[in-house]
Amino acid sequence: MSLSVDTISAAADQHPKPAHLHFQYGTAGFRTLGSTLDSVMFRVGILAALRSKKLDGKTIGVMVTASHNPEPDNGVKLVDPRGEMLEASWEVHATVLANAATTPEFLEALEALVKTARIDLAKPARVVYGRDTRPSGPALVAALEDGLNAIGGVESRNAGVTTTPILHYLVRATNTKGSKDSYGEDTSEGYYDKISTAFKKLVSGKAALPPLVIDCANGVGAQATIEFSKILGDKLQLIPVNDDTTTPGALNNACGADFVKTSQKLPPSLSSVLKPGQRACSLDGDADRLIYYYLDERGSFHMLDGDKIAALVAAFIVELVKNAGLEEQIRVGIVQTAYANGGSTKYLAERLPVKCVSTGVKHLHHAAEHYDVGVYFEANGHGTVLFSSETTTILSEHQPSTPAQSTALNHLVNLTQLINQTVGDALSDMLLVEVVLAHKSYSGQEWDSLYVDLPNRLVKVVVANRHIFKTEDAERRLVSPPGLQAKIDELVRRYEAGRSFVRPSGTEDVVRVYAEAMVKAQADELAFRVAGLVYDETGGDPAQRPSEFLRPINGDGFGVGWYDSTYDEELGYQPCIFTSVTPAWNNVNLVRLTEKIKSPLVFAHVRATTAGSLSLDNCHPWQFGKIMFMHNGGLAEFPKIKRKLQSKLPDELFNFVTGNTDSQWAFALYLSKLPNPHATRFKTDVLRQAMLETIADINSMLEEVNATEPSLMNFCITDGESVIATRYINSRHDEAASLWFSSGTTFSEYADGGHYKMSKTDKRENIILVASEPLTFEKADWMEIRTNHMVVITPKMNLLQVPIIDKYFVKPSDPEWSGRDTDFAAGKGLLSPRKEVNPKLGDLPAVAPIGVAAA
Ligand code: 16G
Ligand code: MG
Repeated sequence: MSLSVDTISAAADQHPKPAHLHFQYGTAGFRTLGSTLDSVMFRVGILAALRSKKLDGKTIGVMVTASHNPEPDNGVKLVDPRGEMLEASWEVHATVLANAATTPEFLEALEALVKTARIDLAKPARVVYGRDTRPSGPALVAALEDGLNAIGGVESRNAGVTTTPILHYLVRATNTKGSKDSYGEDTSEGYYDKISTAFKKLVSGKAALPPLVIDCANGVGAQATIEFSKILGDKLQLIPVNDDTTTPGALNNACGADFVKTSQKLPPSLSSVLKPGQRACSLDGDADRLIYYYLDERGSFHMLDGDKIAALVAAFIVELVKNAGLEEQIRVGIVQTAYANGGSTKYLAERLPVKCVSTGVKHLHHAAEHYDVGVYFEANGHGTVLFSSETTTILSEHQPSTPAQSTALNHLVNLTQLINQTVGDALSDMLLVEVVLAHKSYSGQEWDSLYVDLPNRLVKVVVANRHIFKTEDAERRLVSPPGLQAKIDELVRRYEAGRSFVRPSGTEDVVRVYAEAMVKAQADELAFRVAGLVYDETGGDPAQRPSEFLRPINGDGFGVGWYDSTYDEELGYQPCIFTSVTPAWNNVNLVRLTEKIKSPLVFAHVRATTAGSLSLDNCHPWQFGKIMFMHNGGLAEFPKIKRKLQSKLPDELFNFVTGNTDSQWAFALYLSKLPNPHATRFKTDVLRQAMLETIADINSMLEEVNATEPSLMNFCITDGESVIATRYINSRHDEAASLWFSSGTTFSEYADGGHYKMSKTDKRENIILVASEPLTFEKADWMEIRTNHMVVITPKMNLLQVPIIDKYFVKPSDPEWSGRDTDFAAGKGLLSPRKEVNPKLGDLPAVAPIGVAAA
């Protein structure tokens, strides 16, 4: 028998593939904008029929859904005969068929598939299909039916609007009907009946739990919730919210399991519904994910995600197995993905075998099949429990020797009926959770206290090509792009309990970054740093760089130097300096000191070692008499000029240097340019002149040794009254490390979590901040200091921007001028984002008094 080419061809012409679009059968089938999927649906209809023929007429499922995605998206996936995901080799066939450009090419691909997969076309074909509530669903189902009809002789059944797990159930129930493995009656009524009967048995005699609020994501889960609510009555009172499946745009919008999991917040629509102490759960758009949460007595939100569900359920099953006297025969194991919270992995691994696999239900499902009882859950709330057939046999044949064993055994048998073992099922899982809570008399809070979640953060990064990201070790490590993993490791080790991994999404054109750490702010910070790294390392466009992505960190120590706010004869003029080799954010003393010290002038520096070891001697700022100095940048090829530089110093300054960095030697050189470094008063001009001489001297030494790499010389010096800060590079073509300033009347925290801004309430300016990068997200706060300029702040707080005119100075009016290249400074991590440059900068005169302040 051969394909009815003419019929297929005529029908295929009605469903042309959009040119320029590529479709990929990914982790969750085909998934993209619903309006582009017509040809895909038609072809999937044909593919499903062929798959059924290949499997001797077994029923194949087709589910039209895009799950938790926004409403305009849609998708389709195939379900294999036992209710599991389509076999991987056929994912490839699906992709090939979907991408054939024309009808003839499609037919050619079909013929090839029939041949290579050795499909006997004379075999019968059976397909059951359903869809979620998306508006694009009916038209897509019509296209699917065209495909089924085109192949001819397919026995198909429309399950209508249904949840994904019900469709999986139907496939398995249909294929096992009348056999010894019968999974249940092959209708949705059969599904509701099987599960609710088991539920009622399991909670019989237990005190009824308080009502449960269910956020249905305005999707098909609402329908199933209402069904269960009718059947369960007062056994479990369900309160559906977000059950509106007709309002356009409502699906998954600010509600649903994915919203709760990613934003770690209560859906706004529940804020007036949920009372303190009450538990609730959210389903996703096709009801195969479940996230619980509760408000504590103080009204704070706490999430109970897939990991918490796994812990609850696994502990319960282990206990039942033990109580049934089957400990020796039934081994319970857990399967997780890299997204599982470190807290849960630790808790579970101390008790049970735990396996980590790649993201995607099929990976978890297959791994769970290796245990006698395999509990698998993704942190996102998708999961179920699988009982192997040997276990099912043991459960049915075991002779309990005590009434307690008999009760536990019955519970286990009923669990095998309650749980939808074909795939994660939000409603079946919800009832499972409720059973455990009823048995344990747990409130949400008690369940939550099984273990403490580590704070975590998920960030998306849009990259040019996500396919260059390749992972190993169950997605926990990157093997490509080369070198990136080492940089991530380097970042991670700076955070207490830090963990982070990067993987390309299988469902969206993005790369995902996950991070966790001991405290929330650090988990966020780590995630945004890794996101920044991923973005920069894979050629992200600087103009599009999201402002929350952070630059590489300076965690190799820090220092703060300050002058007293009032002069004290005994204490003298010199500043006090506090340095540490710990990262600044991990230093509790820094927090304590900053809360108690008041100073008119503070220098602060965070260090990322370029040269010199991690030691207190190498932490900036340094101090000599009244003078304080720090450096952001590096002297290129410093070893070549070190001896020469040292020989220029008087003994006192030569012996003053205790560290081994280019920066501290540059400070000694600067001091040697002062008429008297021990003075207690310096004119601003003297400090400024010494700075120019220092730079000139360094330049001439570097030229003598033919140094080729430019040196980044952002120096900052003060005597406690004047400040000189340079933004300088000895190059005519490259941009210097960045330098910014901000001035105003008050610098204050306007939102929790360290969100500061500068305000200018009147003409007076009390505060001037000079910083290597903007310290706030308020663009208006910051002005960029131009390359090869210096900022001079006088004791009266006049701020001048002065050009450093030498052979590296290029006027914008110079015919040679075409802007400076940012790659060099950016490559050193010393350039803050270009897009934050104030566009008005170009109008600034070369020497401009900016911000006149009252002293
Ligand atoms: C799909 C997967 C889900 C996974 C998610 C990851 C199935 C049925 N669903 O929704 O298990 O967690 O993709 O998405 O396999 P991502 O690759 O975009 O992070
Ligand atoms: Mg889903």
